[in-house]
Amino acid sequence: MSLGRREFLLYGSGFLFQFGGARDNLIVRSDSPADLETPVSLLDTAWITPNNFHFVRTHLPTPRVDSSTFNLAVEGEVNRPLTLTLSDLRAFRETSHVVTLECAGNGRVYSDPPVPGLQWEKGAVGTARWTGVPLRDVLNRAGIKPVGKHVVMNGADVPPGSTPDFVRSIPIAKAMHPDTLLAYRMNGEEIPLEHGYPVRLIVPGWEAAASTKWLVNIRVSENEFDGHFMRNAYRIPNRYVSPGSAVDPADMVPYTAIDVKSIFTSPLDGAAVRTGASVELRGFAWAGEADVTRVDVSVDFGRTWLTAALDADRARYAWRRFRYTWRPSRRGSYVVLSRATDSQGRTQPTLPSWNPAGYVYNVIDKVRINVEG
Ligand SMILES: Nc1nc2c(c(=O)[nH]1)N[C@H]1C(S)=C(S)[C@@H](COP(=O)(O)O)O[C@H]1N2
Ligand SMILES: [Mo]
Repeated sequence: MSLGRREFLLYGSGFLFQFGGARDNLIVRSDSPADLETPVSLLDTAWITPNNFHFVRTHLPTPRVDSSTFNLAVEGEVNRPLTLTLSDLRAFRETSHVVTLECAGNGRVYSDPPVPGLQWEKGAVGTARWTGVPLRDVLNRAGIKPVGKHVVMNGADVPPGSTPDFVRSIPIAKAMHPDTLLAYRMNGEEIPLEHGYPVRLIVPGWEAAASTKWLVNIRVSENEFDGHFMRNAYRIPNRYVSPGSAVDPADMVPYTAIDVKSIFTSPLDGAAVRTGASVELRGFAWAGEADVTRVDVSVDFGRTWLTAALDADRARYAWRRFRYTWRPSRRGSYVVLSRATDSQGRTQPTLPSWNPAGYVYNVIDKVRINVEG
């Protein structure tokens, strides 16, 4: 791998991570709205992804936000509707969680046959320390009526023309979970605008579309929200379907908690190494609401599997770094594989199960490494 001057600076000295905006570092999948993917080489930087390396997914134009006039409304099936300023919000009990966010469509580019949507490769995923207040404490202040079973979230982003607004709901049980957060800091800083400044929801362990950015309205409701982004989007078939087939909407269920998955972040696909040298095969594994219990790697096309070491850095909803030191003794072109297993007994599939929107892609990861003589 040859490094350009910029990459050299980025790898060479940590303080330069904050140099340059997200667009200087990330792969632009869509310019406007901003959809930016993190190259795996930058995910490799650290357990916690620096803010300007974190992927960005935006359906609508990024809103202009004035924090001095900011208000968060809590209404609907509650006893005491609230209108909270930023300082009202900060007066609740503060808490932090390290959370891996992954877009439902991460890996969509590997769908066969292809499906429409952003053609993410491996990097619509990232990990940050989110600080804020438990959504539950705010909902308890408002007092949920017994009929309230879902919580509808709306951000300050508004659609141009007739595009549907990005409005989604989460069931009351997940909303009242003590780890579901109204976040106002990302890795110790104010949340950058593209990540939801000044306040966003963080729904740990769920596909990241549940984590509404620029949150301004919380409405407790009897029913699941019925708009486009609940009724049509973020749904997966309730059975394995024939690749390329249309699926009856009655057979589609919401995609919520994310599945078990691992990706290599080093070496990069196509890397060349020398016979006898030691190569650290490393990457990350995550499992939504479950814990990663092991990662196995294979250096012989899946004939045998070897246990990778897991770094000590861990948090309930965060990915874990895995490492395996490989000393290839024979030259040749290899494909190394990684397979994570979690505390729910799930493991990564060998083959993809196609679905119409290209969600949940979590097949065993692979990287080609050429061992030269
Ligand atoms: N208001 C609002 N919230 C949103 C979105 C959006 O378009 N508007 N995109 C969602 C999707 S699909 C994802 S994957 C995550 C991405 O969060 P990030 O941009 O901070 O990585 O935000 C979610 N929250
Ligand atoms: Mo997403």
